[in-house]
Amino acid sequence: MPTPSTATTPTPSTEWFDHDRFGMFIHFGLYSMPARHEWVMSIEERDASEYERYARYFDPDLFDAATFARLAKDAGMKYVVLTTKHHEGFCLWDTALSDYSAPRSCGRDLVREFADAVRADGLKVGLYHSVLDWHHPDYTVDERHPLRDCSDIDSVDRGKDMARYRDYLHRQVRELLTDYGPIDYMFYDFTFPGDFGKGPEDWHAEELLAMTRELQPGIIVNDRLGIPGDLVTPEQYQPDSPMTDDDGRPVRWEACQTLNGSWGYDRDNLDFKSTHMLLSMLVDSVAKGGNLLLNIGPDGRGNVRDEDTQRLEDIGRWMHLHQRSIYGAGPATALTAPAGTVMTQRENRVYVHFLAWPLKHLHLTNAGGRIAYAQLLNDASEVTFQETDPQARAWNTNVGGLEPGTVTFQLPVQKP
Ligand code: FUL
Repeated sequence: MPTPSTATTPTPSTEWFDHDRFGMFIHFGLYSMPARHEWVMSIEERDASEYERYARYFDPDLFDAATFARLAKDAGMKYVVLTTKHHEGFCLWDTALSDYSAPRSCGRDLVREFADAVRADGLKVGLYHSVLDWHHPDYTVDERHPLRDCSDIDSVDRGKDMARYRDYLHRQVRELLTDYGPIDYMFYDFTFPGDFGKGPEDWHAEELLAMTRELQPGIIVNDRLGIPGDLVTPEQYQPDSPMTDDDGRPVRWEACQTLNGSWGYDRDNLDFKSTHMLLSMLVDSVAKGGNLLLNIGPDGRGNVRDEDTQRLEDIGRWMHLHQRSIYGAGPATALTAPAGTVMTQRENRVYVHFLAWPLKHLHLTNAGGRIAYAQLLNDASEVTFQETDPQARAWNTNVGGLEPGTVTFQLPVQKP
């Protein structure tokens, strides 16, 4: 196995990531066929040889990478991350190391199609890769294996060899980062429901990270090798405040979120988040200095279900008018957000997002003398404002009692 040089540690170019704020996650694999969550193999304790039959029927005739790219772009997303191999072990690219792959099953290299289409649309290319592999014959299981409640663990584990699996993992990553570049973002993944005792030493995380940076200088790598990377990745929750490390220093972060609680296509789960909620999460992320990676799970044919498409299109309509509060923006340091609003800031402009409407007034405390001009973002229509007179407070009796230096804005009654 080729040994990466650990001396090579190029600085990642994180500028685009910090600016762009919004990306698309795509979970696609064999699990899209049973259509009941991407963990179906583990949840239902399916034996690898039995689960393999999905590969025989895999025919994603509607998988159209150009459609994904267009959907992402129209939604205002600037980067797209595809699952090259999820925990189930099925590879979407033309790997020389396994026959358990899309090219062997359906004659198509889906990672190639994806990377080409996304790049052609001017978007950044991200690859998700799981360091687990429930299909690989050498992936070691033990009593702490994530296949929950596996009854015959001892017999399953016999003859397995984690070192051989590790070699396979590293060589596959090398394929992806050599043959499909340039790759902008690597989203490694491992997850155990609890402490299963596996960790960075099992997959030689340091070595894998060094190889990643050597093969794709400037690539951004997440923290899910179990060692620090360029960002942290809160999953299916929004942090309370800008994220920091143990010493209180700000860290780059990206929340990854589903549309309906499942990453892979989940046919009978119609519990979708509203567009309003998704936009709130996007604005919330930017307001706390983070990114949002929003997932879609195409079905077994590769088609994006209507519920997903609808939400992306609605988000796109909002982004068309409001993207200035997202790209290049971050936490508002100049002013304090009043209740019911979320603020972002870009240079000396503050963007106030209202979570509900109608409102009649917006009061910004401690803003006296600091507002030069105000307008609605969607149509640039002027919003008039007036500073509370600390002596008289006479211009509008409704604002009696406001702190001196409060600026009151007159809002349109109709939701803009
Ligand atoms: C988790 C995985 O176990 C989920 O299936 C999903 O891929 C999510 C983004 O990461 O760790």
